[in-house]
Amino acid sequence: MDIIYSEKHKLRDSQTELYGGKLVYPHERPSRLDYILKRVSEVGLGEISDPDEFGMDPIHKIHDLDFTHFLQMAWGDWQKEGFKGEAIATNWPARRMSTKCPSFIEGKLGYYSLASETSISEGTWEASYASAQVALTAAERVRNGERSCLALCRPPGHHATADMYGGYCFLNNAAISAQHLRDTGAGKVAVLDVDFHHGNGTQDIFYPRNDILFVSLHGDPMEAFPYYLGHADETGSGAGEGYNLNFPMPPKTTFEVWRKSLQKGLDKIVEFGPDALIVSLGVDTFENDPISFFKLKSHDFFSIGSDISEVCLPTLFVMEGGYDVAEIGVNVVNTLSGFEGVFS
Ligand code: SS9
Ligand code: ZN
Repeated sequence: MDIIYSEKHKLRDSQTELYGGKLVYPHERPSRLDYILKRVSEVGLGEISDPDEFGMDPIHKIHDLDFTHFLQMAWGDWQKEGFKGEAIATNWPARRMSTKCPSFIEGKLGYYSLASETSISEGTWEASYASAQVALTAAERVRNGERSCLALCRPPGHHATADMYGGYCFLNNAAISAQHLRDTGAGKVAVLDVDFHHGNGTQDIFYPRNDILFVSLHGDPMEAFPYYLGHADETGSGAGEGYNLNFPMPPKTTFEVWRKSLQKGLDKIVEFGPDALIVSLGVDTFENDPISFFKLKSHDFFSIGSDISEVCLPTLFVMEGGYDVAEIGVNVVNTLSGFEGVFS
């Protein structure tokens, strides 16, 4: 399987995540991709290429202009104020408050975010932009007839909405590539999100639409991030009614149970009949993931890949989460090996 990767992900190396009331070194860190690349070369998964340049246009098919402008300016604006740490949102337009965007950077941070764990630091925009180009390049490969391609995106994207960042995500790489496929000939696209966390950004972006089906398997938002979206009764709005499908699952869910949801999700995708499948590939469902609560084992990821391959669609894998850094490479490569029918 071809792999698209940019060194520019290293420009995203925030030093602080607000976690358990402390500022810790972020779970979403550059070494995640080092471990994936290491495993990719150990098993000879495929050839690695740099992304092509698609510019801002495909990004703006998904994200608002004022939001991407904010992302580009935020670190500089924050530094100009003389703040010593990284840019962290500390206040939000909560219930019954005004949704007018403030002019001061601290107000903007809350306006354009959905969570505070994600700090903005030097290079965050450059890495996020490159991550989107990686996804677009991989989408092009699939469009041009490759059976599958892996977009080694970092930072991840599935929590980012049209106008909010958070959950380690800034630009929604899966959504950008889904829209790109639509704009270049695909009539229908399905997005299957197997990350432990609900893909609230992707759901929100495509919620009113019937040309892009969104299916997500995740920790029940009653007990897991992003908390305020991802329930089973969220099925789409207007013409999009019936084109959003959530499978929230409780703590300690095993692969046996998780796989039944996957099968139902895949059945729905087959029924939908898309021209391409995008998999938001998070491996934080792993039993030892430090911030998640499912119980999947490393060998289970082979079966995830082979189950997905059975729907026989051109498939774009877009990297999302996975925070047991030492095992992330094995879990990602097992998924892709299973997809290719290689089990070892
Ligand atoms: C855990 C809070 C987690 C963000 C998680 C984002 C995962 C992205 N107590 N906050 S895949
Ligand atoms: Zn996740």
